[in-house]
Amino acid sequence: MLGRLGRLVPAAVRSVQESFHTLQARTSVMGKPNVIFVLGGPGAGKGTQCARIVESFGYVHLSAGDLLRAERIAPGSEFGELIEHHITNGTIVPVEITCSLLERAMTKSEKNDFLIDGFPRNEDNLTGWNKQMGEKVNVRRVLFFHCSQDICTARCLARGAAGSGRTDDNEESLRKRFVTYETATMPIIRHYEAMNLVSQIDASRSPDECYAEVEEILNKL
Ligand code: UP5
Ligand code: MG
Repeated sequence: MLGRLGRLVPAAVRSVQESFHTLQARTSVMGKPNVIFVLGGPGAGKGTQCARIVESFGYVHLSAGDLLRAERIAPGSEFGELIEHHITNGTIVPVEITCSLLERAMTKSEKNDFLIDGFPRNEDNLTGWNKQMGEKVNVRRVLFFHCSQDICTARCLARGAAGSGRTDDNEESLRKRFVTYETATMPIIRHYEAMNLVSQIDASRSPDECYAEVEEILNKL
């Protein structure tokens, strides 16, 4: 796996560098993009709440997981196998790939306010993001959807049973996803908490109740 990764990463780095000038050019016209990170456990409701934020606040929703799933099946993608391996095992794709996909999506967008859902989720993600994007965007807030493992697992299993087609909506992958979440993503949330950037939302409630709190938070920004 590592040997293969060694061959793959330089291509992703090249891709980041190629779009870099474009993002700079775009920024000189539109100003620095605003970013809100959306974090929380698997099934906490990140995607559900982002869809509602888009409707009312006009942010562009970029789900790192969705971008990776699309790249996994993109014709000719050299990353498909690697991404699938990480998703099924609940581990984290190298930041060069994810950051490149996020940057490309931001560059293509005509808007300037972005919800980045499910990223950064480990130290590698945080370091890579800060290096490539830190000076080029304003991170305005981190929405942290907090929910117990039991509730999150039940939601993802129900989604899988209803035919989500996601290769990680099964008990074994979910156990691994939660280990990664607790050990790798929680420290990133704590890091942003120390910077006073985190708004924690009790995500065990109904979507409407969660969204009412989200609205309050965003209205204050
Ligand atoms: N639902 C939602 N809200 C509800 C509520 N309040 N009450 C009751 N039900 C609710 O919701 C999940 C399900 O719950 C849905 O059926 C929904 O209707 C219901 P959703 O909004 O999809 O939750 P979300 O938090 O988005 O769950 P998701 O499964 O997408 O979270 P993950 O963080 O696990 O998934 P993601 O797609 O971000 O990542 C998948 C994998 O990709 C990772 O494990 C990793 O391997 C890889 N990845 C990376 O390597 N790097 C990245 O940067 C990102 C991902
Ligand atoms: Mg999601």
